Amino acid sequence: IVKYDFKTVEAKWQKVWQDEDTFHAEIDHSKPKFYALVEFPYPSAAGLHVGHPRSYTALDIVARKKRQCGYNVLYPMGWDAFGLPTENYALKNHINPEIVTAKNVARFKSQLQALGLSFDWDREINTTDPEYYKWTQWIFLQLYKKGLAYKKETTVNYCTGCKVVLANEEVVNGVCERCGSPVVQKVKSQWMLKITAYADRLIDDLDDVDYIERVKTQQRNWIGRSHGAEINFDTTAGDTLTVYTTRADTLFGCTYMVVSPEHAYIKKWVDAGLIKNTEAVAAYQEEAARKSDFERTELNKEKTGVKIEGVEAINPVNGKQVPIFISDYVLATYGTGAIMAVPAHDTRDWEFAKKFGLPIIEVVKGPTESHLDQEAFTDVATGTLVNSGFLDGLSVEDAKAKMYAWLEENGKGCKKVNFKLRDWVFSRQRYWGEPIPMVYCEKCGWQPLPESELPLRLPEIKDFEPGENGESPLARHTEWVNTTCPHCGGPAKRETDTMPQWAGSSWYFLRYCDPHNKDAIASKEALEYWSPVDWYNGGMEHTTLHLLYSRFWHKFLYDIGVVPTKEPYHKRTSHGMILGLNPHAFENQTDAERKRLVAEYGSEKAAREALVEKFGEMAEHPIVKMSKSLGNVVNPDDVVNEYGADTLRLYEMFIGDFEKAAPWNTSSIKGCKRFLDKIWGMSEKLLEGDTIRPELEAVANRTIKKVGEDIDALKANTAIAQLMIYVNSLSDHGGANRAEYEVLLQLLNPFAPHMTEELWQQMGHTEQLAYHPWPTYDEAKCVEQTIEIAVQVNGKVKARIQVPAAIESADAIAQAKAEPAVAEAIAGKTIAKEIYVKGKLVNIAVKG
Ligand code: ANZ
Ligand code: ZN
Repeated sequence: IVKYDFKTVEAKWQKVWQDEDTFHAEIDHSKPKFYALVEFPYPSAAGLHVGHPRSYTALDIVARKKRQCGYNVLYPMGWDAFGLPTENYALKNHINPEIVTAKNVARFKSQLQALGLSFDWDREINTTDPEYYKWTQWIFLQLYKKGLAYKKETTVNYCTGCKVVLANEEVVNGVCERCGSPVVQKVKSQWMLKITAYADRLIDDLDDVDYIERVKTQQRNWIGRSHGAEINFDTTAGDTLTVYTTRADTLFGCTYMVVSPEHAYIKKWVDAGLIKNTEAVAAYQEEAARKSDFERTELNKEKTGVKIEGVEAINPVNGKQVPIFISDYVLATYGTGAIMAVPAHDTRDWEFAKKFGLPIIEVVKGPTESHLDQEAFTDVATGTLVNSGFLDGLSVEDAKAKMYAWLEENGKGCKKVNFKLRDWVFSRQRYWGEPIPMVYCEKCGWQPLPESELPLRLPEIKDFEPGENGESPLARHTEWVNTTCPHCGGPAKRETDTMPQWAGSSWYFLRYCDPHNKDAIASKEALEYWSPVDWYNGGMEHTTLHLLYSRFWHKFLYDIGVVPTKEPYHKRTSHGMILGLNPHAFENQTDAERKRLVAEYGSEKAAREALVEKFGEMAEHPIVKMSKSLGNVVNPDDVVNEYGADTLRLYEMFIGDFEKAAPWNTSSIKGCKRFLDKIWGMSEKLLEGDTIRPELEAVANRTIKKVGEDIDALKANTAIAQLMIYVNSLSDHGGANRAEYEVLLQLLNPFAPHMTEELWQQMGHTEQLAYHPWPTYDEAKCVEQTIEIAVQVNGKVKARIQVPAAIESADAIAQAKAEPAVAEAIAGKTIAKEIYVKGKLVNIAVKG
């Protein structure tokens, strides 16, 4: 047997695909199109991670099968290359980010090419290429012209480590997501994009796309549409304090009010001399300013606040006067920045009321006794209104409706929809991003750069360290900053902030349709033909940012007539992460080591505790994120070198259910390798025959059916399992003949394209499998063929039974004995002999 030399074979086919441009896609109206997309990588200095190929291989399998099914497939790849990690790496190593990017891209590309992915490399794009970001800037200008890009003074999250303003999403638990430094609040004038103008459509249009449900749910929650009311409370200061509530039904239960520490009324009341405890109020405001929104709204946090002495509010529904507090659990940026507090039915209000000894009035009663001294009653489904005048006896839903009507009739409020979604902070004070094409003129204000001046290139500078105080490094380069006003021709200054990393990825899938176009994002023809993306796979971590941002841009481009579809992606799936085994966990020790530990410490429990003592709490978790410090990072290059790309591909798909996280397990890779070696070995002893043998017809048809359906459902793991069943059936029947083997190669090709192309060629085919029609199956033949056999007892036929054609002897005998007539004939007798004559009969000899 010639051993399978994967190195030579894989290199050979990768070269063929490159030389022949096998996977190049062109518009072809004679075929249905299929646009498969995976999230393009950020080319980091660390190189490819074994997590990347999971997504790329899964859609590669889909793309390959689609080509074989007659589709014109676009499967592109590119680089999302602007952004902080490269910039930080460049700063640390004193290399220009452009050079770092080029190096990282080259490495990523060669790593990807070694995996045999069927990308159309002619369409490769790079977000840092001026020919690309020219169009990112162009889209920004269109947004600006439509009033969707605006400058605003906002308090922003400022990372004390990266010295850069962060989006809310980049702040995790009050620290910078990237560097872990504390984040503080700072006032800054920023470019903002009005994504909130699309909030309703971003939710409603989810009904028209085929995204996995948890993606839809996360997007809906992130946008956070809530239906409620604004209610106006007159105050003793003679003005009106408006609150936002989703529980207008509880208005009779309001016992106090809270305004956020930033609320504009505080200064107004202080200035009017109405507040008696101004010092306490000012001190509290200062303290709150130092905290992030996350810290402020965290549940279970000890509530703090100060009562405003001197102004009270009047409940519009019953005329009762209630105190007003300032507290940081009310955010300035949501609703009206003020609330009516109903401690009986809201947990935060309840905690606050307990701490400050405020009254708790029950207005909604559940079916059982409430314990308002212990907790708030928040169930809206089973509650009935009490102590609420004209609302008494109503359900929560009905009470809300009645209260809305009352508020509107009496001019005390109105229904209101609110969103959690905030406008998108689009300014970064860093170097490695797209320059924002805006110019500031003292006379004319902000002016957009004429489109003819795009791309506005990033100047090549050496000192790209962030400026003190969060200024962009570009601000130091007056030769670049100073320009003329596009409107009046007078002296003016360029914007020195750059765009966030999410900009380039918000429209890249459009550029793939026509990546070299000099006059437009892409030609109308290309967009008409390829849009929308038919299937997009990416990580769950991109559900709320990238996926939402790109849907927003796409909808905008649709509104201005640039793209032909309302939604960019028809279908969205998401892969689970690939995790590593924790070498310190008890579970991951060898049997011998576990025994030794138990002996040393006296019990398994004590042994586990000792590991935690030694390696920290992480040792409790057998499966963890791969990390350098645990030494469990797997480099795909190593796997490809040792086992080959086809084995890596197979393993990545076989590792578990695609949408679930799965731990990397080097020993199972070997099983995948053996499977491929076995198939390679079969080619050397093919049996006679050019048609599938009758006894294999059922399994062959079933395999064709299942592999096809599983690929379409992104269940590559069960497809591979079925291929294994097929291969075992072939082995059970002495090997494969030519027809049986060819079916195997065709079905295996999307998973292991190199080896199967090689074997296909060895069988005398001159055309590649890549475009060979996908095999078809006969539904009728999928069902196991049955035959009729006779059952004899002592030579006399007692029954005729139906059994599967390929039934094993023991099963045939068991089924025969279960037949009533046979069972009766042998009851109470001793069986001397029983045999199955294949395909004919079962004979049972009995005594006594
Ligand atoms: C009275 C009330 C009674 C409330 C009750 C809840 C339960 P969502 O669903 O998130 O929109 N709220 C309003 N503005 C706020 C702000 N700026 N900061 C903190 N909390 C704020 O939640 C709306 C509810 O959150 C509102 O309804 C308000 O409390 C609070 F039994 O009003 B509710
Ligand atoms: Zn001007």
